[in-house]
Amino acid sequence: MSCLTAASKMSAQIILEEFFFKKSQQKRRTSPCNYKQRYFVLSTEDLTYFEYRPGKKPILKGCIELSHIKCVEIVRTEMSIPCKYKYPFQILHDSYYLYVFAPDNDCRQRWVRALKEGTKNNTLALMYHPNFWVDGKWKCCQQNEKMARGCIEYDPNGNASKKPLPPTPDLQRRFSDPGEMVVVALHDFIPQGAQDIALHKYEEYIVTDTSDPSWWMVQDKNGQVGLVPRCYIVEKSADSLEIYEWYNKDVTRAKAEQLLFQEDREGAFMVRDSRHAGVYTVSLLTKAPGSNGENHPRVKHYQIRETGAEEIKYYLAEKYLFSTIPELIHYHQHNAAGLITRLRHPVSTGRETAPMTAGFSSDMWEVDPTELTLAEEVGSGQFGVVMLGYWRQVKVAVKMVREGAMSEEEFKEEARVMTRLSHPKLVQLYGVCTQQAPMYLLFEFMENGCLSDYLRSKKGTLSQETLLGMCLDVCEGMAYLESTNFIHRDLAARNCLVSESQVVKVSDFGMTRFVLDDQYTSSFGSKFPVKWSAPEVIHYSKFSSKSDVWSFGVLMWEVYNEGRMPYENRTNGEVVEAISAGLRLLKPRLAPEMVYQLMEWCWKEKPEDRPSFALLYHELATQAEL
Ligand code: 4IP
Repeated sequence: MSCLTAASKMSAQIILEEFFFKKSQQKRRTSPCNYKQRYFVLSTEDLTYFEYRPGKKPILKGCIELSHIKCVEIVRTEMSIPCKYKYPFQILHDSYYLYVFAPDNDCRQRWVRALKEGTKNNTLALMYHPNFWVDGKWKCCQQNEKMARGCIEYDPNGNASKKPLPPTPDLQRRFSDPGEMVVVALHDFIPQGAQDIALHKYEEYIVTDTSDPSWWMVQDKNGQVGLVPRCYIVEKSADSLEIYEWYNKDVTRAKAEQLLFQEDREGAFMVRDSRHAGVYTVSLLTKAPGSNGENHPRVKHYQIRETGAEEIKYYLAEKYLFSTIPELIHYHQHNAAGLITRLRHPVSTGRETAPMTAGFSSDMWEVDPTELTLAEEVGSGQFGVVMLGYWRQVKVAVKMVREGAMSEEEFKEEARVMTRLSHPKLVQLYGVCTQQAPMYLLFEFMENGCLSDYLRSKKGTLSQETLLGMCLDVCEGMAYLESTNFIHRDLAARNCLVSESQVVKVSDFGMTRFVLDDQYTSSFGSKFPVKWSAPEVIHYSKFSSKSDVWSFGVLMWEVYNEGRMPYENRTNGEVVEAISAGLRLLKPRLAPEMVYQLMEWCWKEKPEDRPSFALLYHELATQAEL
């Protein structure tokens, strides 16, 4: 293992951190083939990976100096992936191939982009292999020498994408090119801006540019090229579940139960993501009387389990093993085989309603006010009144910016970047109307209002699972912001919103930078959120993702105290004094010991001693599994 000296490491800056699976590099002939979960840290100097043990110091397992890397590219394959994370990318360094598996495509793109950026001045490979090396052969070109020259040109600036192809009617030939990424549309999309093209549900498209994470350039079967929303398409691969009607990506246990009860049919079922990344759960409704006399409809949840890591097989209640999840579901659609009833009626959500896009169109963040209808007032915020409105048919929250409340010019410059931030656990900024005064900001509409009010209104009724689920939602949204190096600066329960289906999303990220009120922006001001602020923010206005982590600890405290005000009987000055003296908020009655330990971890004096959001998410998800 070649690693940098401690001295040069001091100057290295961390760029990304994330849990992935990795395949052993099999450096020796006798090395075993295995897939292990590792915590990867990319810095400006190297890529390191650690074995992570909850509550203990991580063990360094490997370190690759960036200067040794010759190629970084996503792996394009139709093969089934034998570990929990299904989005592979490869790193060719020295004379080894490291295969890394990401939990989703956006995360994979982020890492490939960052690694390409960090290695762009290296002596790079000219050619690479787009597919895996398996069983003594390259899957792409059939060569049987591991170090054989690649079969496709390596494009170090290509952001894991390819240039548009000339239109040709020979679709079959083009789609069988192992270097192409083919996606399937999950929704129809009507072009809104000049650069967009239409999507037709279940049709295939070739991806030609992924440099904008929210709007991908694709080519349709007629050779037309244009931008489409990233969240409307899924990669076509053996492991992709998203094309199946029984699969629901972002559905919680509570929401699954609600949907299945609504369906009210024996054997209504869905497959959904478990809280634990890479794990799936089957939720199934039965009306059959239960063993202890219940004769009302019940929902049972079965985790899809996996056999050992070498060659993964999937199974449900009994040990009927299958190579893929679709095969397993197909079998149980015909055989109960240990389940309470067979899987009869797939229930899906979100297929009819298309997901939120990052902005209304790829090139429309400035919205035409004549297309906007305002309805009633729903609240007021830092910048002024908030109204419910409709842009064409889409329900939106319209923030009307009071004159003098915001530095509008700076905001307009940033708005474009902010509409591009897109994640299911972030409140989406769709666009702005800047042509008239007051200026309007158009956000995703969230039916259940802000988290702190929601917690107070539901006091005494929220289960442990729901409280932890809220923290997980926020943590997931924050891990995404952290991965894009975006700092929230004012994370608190009042700045998170609750959707119709009780999903909590992070809102108002980065907005304090545009507030024109000293009382709010100066740490001595009466409106400054001292109770949520890390010591380095209070003393030196030093904001970072790690100062967001401090605020997240306070937010967890708010959740487990059902919306209570932190340090309720202390003034801001007293809070600063108490924090400087090493005092911290006490354990909420409802918080399990492990959750409180995570809060305390967020409140470490030194920012570098606090966990990243990626780590916190992992810890919270582990809690949710217990
Ligand atoms: C090991 O298998 C681990 O997979 C190592 O990965 C891997 O090293 C070794 O490959 C492989 O033999 P066992 O744990 O079963 O011994 P990690 O260090 O992440 O645990 P790499 O180089 O892939 O990190 P060889 O080829 O280095 O032995």
